[in-house]
Amino acid sequence: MEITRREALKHAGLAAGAFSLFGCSTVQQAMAAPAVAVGNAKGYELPPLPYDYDALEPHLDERTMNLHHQRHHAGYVRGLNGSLEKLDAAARSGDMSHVSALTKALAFHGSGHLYHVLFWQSMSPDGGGEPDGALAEMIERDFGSFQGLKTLFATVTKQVQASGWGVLAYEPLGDRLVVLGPEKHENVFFAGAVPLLVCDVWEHAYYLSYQNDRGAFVDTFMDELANWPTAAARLELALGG
Ligand code: MN3
Repeated sequence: MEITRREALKHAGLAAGAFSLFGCSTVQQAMAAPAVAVGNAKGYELPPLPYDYDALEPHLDERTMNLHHQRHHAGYVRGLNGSLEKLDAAARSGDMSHVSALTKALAFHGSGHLYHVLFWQSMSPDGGGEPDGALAEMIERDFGSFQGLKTLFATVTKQVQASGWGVLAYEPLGDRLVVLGPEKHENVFFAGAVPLLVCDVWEHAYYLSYQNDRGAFVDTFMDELANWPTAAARLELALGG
């Protein structure tokens, strides 16, 4: 069934025209209200989830989602604002003694914040199934079939060393899709690629429900939770649609 962009956005819980590549209108509005004074820049705030904490049960439990959002994601937002505040102070004072560590902290917390915003959007109570439209065509072109992508994404994600992410991204230089397995938040990525669908495989994302079985969580993410309409809408925006 052909799904229009408007329908895709509606399905994703987003109003048409209120969607940007790195967040929804809620995020933009939140970013417009500084959480902390950071020079002349705007502070970052924790956006609300696009659904209730228990909306993804039985696949992800309410307590996991609550802790993940309120504690872990919130921590990255604090770290991001703190890093920027200190870098801003360094630039203004000329004291460069800690800027190397601060730029690493900025990359870690900033990437962590971005990925979590995308992770919440990458899941849906009505998730799973297969994409259609331009995303489906590009998947078939670049991976042979949806099954080819699914197996590649699941394998890469399950094999991320220690803590990290599974990411399906659009790479504009080669005009193609790529699957990547970033470690932590900021390492092992293709600069400039635009994440379309991301899966958090830090243990805090799944341990209460799946214990040490990361593979079962990744399979459930692909089969039951993956929000393909949002991934398709992000691809359309990345392509300038
Ligand atoms: Mn996480």
